[in-house]
Amino acid sequence: MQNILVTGAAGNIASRLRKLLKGAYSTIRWSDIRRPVEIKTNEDFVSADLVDYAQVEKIVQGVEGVIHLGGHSVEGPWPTILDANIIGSYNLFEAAYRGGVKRVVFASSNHSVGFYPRDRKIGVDVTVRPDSRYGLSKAFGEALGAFYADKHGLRVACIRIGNVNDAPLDQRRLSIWLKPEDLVQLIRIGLEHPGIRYEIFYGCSDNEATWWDNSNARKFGYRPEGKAEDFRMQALETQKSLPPDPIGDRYQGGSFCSEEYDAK
Ligand code: 15L
Repeated sequence: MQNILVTGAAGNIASRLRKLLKGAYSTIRWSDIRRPVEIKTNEDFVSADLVDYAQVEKIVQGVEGVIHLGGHSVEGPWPTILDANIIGSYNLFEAAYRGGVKRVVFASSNHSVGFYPRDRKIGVDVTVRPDSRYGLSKAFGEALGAFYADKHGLRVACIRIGNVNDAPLDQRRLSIWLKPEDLVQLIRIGLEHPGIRYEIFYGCSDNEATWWDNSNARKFGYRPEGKAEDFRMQALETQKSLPPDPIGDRYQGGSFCSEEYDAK
């Protein structure tokens, strides 16, 4: 893997990757709908709207591996999710396959399985339980990955990302925190490990309060260094200032579950 494309270049995760992936690959092309201000003129940036297949075809040209972070990264109205995440991800996988890309690392999310209760530990083989239209689109992206891997031999790793941050922000994030450097480990496994065909990993660090069995990632050599427990006191302190959320506090997806919730 030498030539990599990262979509969603303007997002929080990509801006961290710009530092953390330095030197890892010979060329990294960054793409987003418009150029982020912090991208330097000597960096390879190509703008593209993921909903436009012709534009997506251009950004995958000459690329061996894709880190697909692009799209809408939280809950949104259906037209937004449909364009950015459903059509956008379809275009990305289709153009990658047709353009001879070898591997795609898909940024899935914990919200594809957000409606599992917090007292249940889940592995990567559970049925998806999306907690939002956003989570639904991530489940779709995982399914796209499986389809292109099984039918066309693309190598795909889906990372069900918890929350990427310098430290866990609150009680829920004590379970799902992902230290940025650990995300890099997972991405590099997805792009480089010879044994990858289609895999799902949980994007979390070595958190004592985890809800996820991440043995599949460990099987591929993942050795997370972050420990949410080290930040326990500060996360619980912040939690005190948050209003109680009877539905959100019951499920892994938190407020994504309680938003618009009206099940009887
Ligand atoms: C996500 O998938 C979002 O992209 C991120 O902004 C956070 O909301 C995160 O989930 C989370 O669950 O904390």
